[in-house]
Amino acid sequence: MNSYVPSSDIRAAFSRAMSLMYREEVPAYGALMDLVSRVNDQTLSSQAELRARLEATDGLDRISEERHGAIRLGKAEELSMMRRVFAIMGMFPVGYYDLSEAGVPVHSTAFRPVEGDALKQNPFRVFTSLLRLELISDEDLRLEAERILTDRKIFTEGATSLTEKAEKQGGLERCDADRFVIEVLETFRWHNKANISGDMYRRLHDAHRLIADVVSFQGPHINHLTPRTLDIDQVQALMPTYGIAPKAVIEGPPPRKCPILLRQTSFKALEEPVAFRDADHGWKTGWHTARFGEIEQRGIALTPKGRELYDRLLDQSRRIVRPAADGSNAKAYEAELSKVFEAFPDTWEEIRVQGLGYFSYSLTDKVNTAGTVVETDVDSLVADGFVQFDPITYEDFLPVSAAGIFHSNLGDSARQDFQVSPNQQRFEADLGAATLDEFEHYAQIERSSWNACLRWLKSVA
Ligand code: OOG
Ligand code: NI
Repeated sequence: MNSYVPSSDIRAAFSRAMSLMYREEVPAYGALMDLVSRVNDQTLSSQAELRARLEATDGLDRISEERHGAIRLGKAEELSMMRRVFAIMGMFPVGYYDLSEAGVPVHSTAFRPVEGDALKQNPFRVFTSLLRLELISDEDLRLEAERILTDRKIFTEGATSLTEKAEKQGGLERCDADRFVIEVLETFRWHNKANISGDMYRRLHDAHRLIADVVSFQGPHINHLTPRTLDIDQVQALMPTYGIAPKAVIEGPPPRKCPILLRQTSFKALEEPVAFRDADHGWKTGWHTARFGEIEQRGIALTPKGRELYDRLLDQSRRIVRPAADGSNAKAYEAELSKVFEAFPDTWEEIRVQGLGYFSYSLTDKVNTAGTVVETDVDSLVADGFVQFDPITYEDFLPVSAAGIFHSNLGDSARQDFQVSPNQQRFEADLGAATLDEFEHYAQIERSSWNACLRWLKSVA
């Protein structure tokens, strides 16, 4: 009998190792973690209802363990290898995000656990972008960047051979799994030496700051980690007292009684010293800005209809006030956003009845005492108190918010117009697999919760 380590355990160990490494590399992230856990504790002790709901659905334990990170890759073979590495940790590509529409020359997916149990054990996600050099108009520079990337290897030999071993055997034994975590972590490490000259860096940087971030280094350093907070407005407000400078506005929907999708904010990326190669094979000190810390608060997953309403309202408010990176119009933006979002229903019942969000259905105790239940349609079972519904948490990302996070760190000047050109087919060819459609996935969770209720009711009828 084999004794392979469950993929969720490898993922949890990896997430912990990454958090420790990042805390050491970016001390402000440690301060942010402390602030988040303090605010989470306070929120849970003052909001009994929220506490009860989290206990019943997400599991309270996962809150403080929860985080996502992000990396930016340079070429197709890096992306496909990353997919194989993440698969061993039980993380699979969900969603396709085109960021060219938001002026950033990448497209992305999120590797994450998919099944409910795996999410409960450890929901670690990595937002993974692939640079799109084809969107760079300067052809010389594009060829130059391609050439630089051709030679780079971002995985250690140990990571590669353990990945092959895991694929062949169908898992890793304990000591291999421990080694795997250590080896894979190397890919995410910061490099304070660039693999190019300061001149080349400047040319790449002038084309787009993100291109410089991807092409200049030996590996795709983790650029942020993001714990989950239960009260993002409070954390945002307290950041300065913890010595952290928050970005100007919180991305995503405004504060609401019934949280939807995802709200995010971050602290500004750090300016860090980096050594560039110079002409006489020596090193010359320069600077690079890439790494930051972020927080997120998650709400209900929306149906295509709900998402369409969300996108429309967000777009509408941004046409009136577009948030500036320097924070000069933050108050006006927040006020406008709240006003426009009054059009989005703010009770769970209304969100459910209008088909805007996904819910998990379950039977109440009443079914045990009420004798035979004859209804079979959702609305009357809910109305009569036989069935209850809990919002399904959104586990994915939002391209406009992602772009907002990119821009707050790159500066408004980094906003460029690229030809809007989603290319999911090309992305999936480079990835070597299809991405899971997140809407279908949430619909399926909802459906199976509902079917389980019906099965039980039929079995006692
Ligand atoms: C990715 C930004 C996307 C999020 O939370 O939306 C992201 C990046 O900056 O590389 O992490
Ligand atoms: Ni993020």
